[in-house]
Amino acid sequence: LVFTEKQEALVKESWEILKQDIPKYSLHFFSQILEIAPAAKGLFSFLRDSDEVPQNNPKLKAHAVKVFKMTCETAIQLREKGKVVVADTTLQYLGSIHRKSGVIDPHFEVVKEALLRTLKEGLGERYNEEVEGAWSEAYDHLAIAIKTEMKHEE
Ligand code: HEM
Ligand code: ISQ
Repeated sequence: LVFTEKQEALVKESWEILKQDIPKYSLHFFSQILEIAPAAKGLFSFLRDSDEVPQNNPKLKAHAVKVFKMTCETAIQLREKGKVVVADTTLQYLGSIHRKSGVIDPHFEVVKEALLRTLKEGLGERYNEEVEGAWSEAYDHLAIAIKTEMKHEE
């Protein structure tokens, strides 16, 4: 399976669009996670004590942006190297943070779906199967890397 230049370009271009309104899309991303899996709310420290999704939470925004950026970065690596190389320390850190928070493998499908819905919302008519495929592939590779790290820790 190869990740093409076209796919890399699609991922980069769509992130450029969503980047224009971080507050909106980070909130949308997060709301979609909770819509698909309401119970996931308890996993997030910045939410546990609030009744609704905080409108302008700096932590929520920063984390949501990181998920998008890391997926983007993964797309670039897949095209350049044909594999995912997240710095070892970053992967270890993400593995341990997610495991300690109580995240389990099926949650990764939830976050993927929420990410794709957010892209669809942001891109409107520019969203299509090709865009979806490129993001899906990049996300899946990144998710596998994090899940593998979560298991190594046990
Ligand atoms: C935290 C990325 C999947 C739940 C984080 C952080 C990042 C991140 C960058 C912030 C770490 C920090 O600096 O403290 C990602 C990426 C994912 C992914 C790239 C997939 C490719 C998931 C999934 C869940 C999840 C599937 C489950 C719903 C959480 C939780 C935290 C967290 C609960 C801790 C938030 C807090 O309480 O501060 N994630 N994540 N993540 N993530 Fe993810
Ligand atoms: C952390 N991990 C995965 C997805 C997220 C979305 C919003 C905020 C934080 C997140």
